[in-house]
Amino acid sequence: MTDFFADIPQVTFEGPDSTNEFAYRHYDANEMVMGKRMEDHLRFAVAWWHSFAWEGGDPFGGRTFERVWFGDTMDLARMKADVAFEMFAILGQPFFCWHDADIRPEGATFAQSKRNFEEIIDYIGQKMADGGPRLLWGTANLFSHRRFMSGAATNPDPDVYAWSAATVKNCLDATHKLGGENYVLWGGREGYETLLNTDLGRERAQAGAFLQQVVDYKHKIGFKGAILIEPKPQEPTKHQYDYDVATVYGFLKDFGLEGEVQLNIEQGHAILAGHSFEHELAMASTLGVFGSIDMNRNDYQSGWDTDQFPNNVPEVALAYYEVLKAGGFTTGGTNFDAKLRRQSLDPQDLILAHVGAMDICARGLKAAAAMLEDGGLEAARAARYAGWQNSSLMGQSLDVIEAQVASGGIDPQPRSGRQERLENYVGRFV
Ligand code: XUL
Ligand code: CO
Repeated sequence: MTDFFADIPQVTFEGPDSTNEFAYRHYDANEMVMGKRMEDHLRFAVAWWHSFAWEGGDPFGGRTFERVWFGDTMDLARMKADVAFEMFAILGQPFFCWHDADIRPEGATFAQSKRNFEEIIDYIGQKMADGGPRLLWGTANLFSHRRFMSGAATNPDPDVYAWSAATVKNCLDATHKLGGENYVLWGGREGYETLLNTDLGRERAQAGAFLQQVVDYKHKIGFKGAILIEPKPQEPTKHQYDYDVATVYGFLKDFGLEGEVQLNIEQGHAILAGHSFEHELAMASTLGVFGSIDMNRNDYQSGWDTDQFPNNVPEVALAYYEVLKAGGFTTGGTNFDAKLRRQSLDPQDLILAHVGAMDICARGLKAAAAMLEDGGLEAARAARYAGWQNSSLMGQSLDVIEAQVASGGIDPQPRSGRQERLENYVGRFV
């Protein structure tokens, strides 16, 4: 037992009237929503990276957090895991996620890093066996170390490709060992800075071959979870090959992997790509590649990836509306890939950021379910497209269509899109 969260009570559901900061007002794990427990709908995960490994730096200053577990020894890595599981016990969320670099110190060699990683995976495995939360996904950090500065799978140097492939192999093994439900690939540096030094076609082909190797290895070891790609348009690289959902889908089709790989869609990344979160979710569900979400948002003014905890019910409600319409999560869940503001130093800040986020998501989910059950949006949509019922237009030749229009049989009559009325409708639920 560490004393990091000393005096912080376990957070339980107390209902909307509670004024206790350390209580859920809306997240009641056992409440039934559309025939399913709320916990099973939302499948919350805490991100090891931002909650326990991130130090509070920004481009103008370094570490602001002082955490006793910061450092490069195995003892400190174990302490970090202890603190993490203490937070999980306080929050009661069902899942967590990690990058390899979040949980183990980097060794002087690949073999040493591997030993550190395997030791800490076993340590985490023991803690999970004590009844702690489960692993939503594991992933490899193929972007922080300087060896990845020109990319991982898309690096001009085949030695970096090899290092990356070997790292993903070990991370997939570890995810499988811990019973993880998904494996994520966020290609932070799978992109480029300038075409002046870049063979774009070669890099894209490398990324395709790499992904095929990941999928093949997943099947080889019998990992039943989903492989998820997390799109992001830029940051850290200027041009990313995994720009947004539609781009990744095109990439998957190109390499014949659309049946093997799904997407982990992050709210902040959608905003960076110039989309709304619900657009990205609807696109993924339409294309049959919806997998999981990272529910952290960006600042709308600053235009960079600020990874803030969600705090906007209407936005979150529209996102869960798409999740519910897609049939809900199967292996996926709601990961908070979110970090505190760098001035939020206290252990209480870390707990309360998650409590608030979980409550916002619970409200969003309930609003989304109520809208779906009411059926108002679906009825309006069906009415808007009703003219297409029994229409054979899409299968006809242009000259046949032209003959119908020219004969005067077709005369378009514009109709209201009713946007404001529908916005008012949503406002009733949120
Ligand atoms: C980076 C990001 C990552 C991925 C996992 O913007 O979102 O944390 O979620 O590598
Ligand atoms: Co993310």
